[in-house]
Amino acid sequence: GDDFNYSEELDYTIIGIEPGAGITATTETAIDQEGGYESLAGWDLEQSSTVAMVTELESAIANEEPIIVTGWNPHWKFAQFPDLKYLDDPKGIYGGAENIQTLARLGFEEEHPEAYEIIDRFYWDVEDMEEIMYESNETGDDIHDVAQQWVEENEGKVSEWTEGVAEGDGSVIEIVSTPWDTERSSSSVLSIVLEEHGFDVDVTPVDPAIVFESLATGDADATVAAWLPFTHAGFYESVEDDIVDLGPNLEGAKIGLVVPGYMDIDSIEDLEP
Ligand code: PBE
Repeated sequence: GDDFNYSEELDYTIIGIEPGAGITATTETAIDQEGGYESLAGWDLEQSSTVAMVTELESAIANEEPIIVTGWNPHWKFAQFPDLKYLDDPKGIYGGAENIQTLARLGFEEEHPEAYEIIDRFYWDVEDMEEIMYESNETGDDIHDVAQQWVEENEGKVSEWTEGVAEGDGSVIEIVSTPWDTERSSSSVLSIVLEEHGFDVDVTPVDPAIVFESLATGDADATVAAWLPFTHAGFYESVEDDIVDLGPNLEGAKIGLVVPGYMDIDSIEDLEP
């Protein structure tokens, strides 16, 4: 290859995250030669964990070596390494603007109208979520503790979700979530707000497939962890008729292939098979 061919140096490997993540399935689609990128023919996605991906990214950047990772926003790594960039995705496999969406089980609204109302109103900005994730990453404080602090400092926003809603009767609300910092932040904030409003809340982090399945079977009441319309589209479509869609709780998320700014490529199509 020429000077810009990183493919050999990268051993034709994209550094991925957990096997159950939506972005893992999306990246397999990008590599697949039926509908994916010709430039990724013969490439592999190394699946491990988010922690392992971040460790490899940090060490590549420390050594100014090339690396391609599966990445997403919001994430603190974009604050820590401001020159990270998304590779252009001309086929639109990673989608465009992504939302994080709230879903509930059928019947939840009728059984717990107050909790449903708060969960339905829950909506915040990318900056709110980032504030919690950055603070936790910098200080090492647990996300749940930082979320507690955020709730205390953002009374105005929180009261928009709870104003006029009758106090809960102590019933247990089962929130199903995923293990990533984005969803640990949102699920923590929501559970703290619900608990302050008289509910007893369980938050269960699972793989995205299980989030959708447990809502469809009625084992869980609600989630604020669905990435749509792209990242979790496959899971969503399989249960669409058996869940209630309450719309976005955050707008302006994104997923894709991410590289350090010193790499001289801009597009997935710049790679070589
Ligand atoms: N993520 C973060 C998840 C959802 C939240 C983008 C890594 C995924 O399923 O891909």
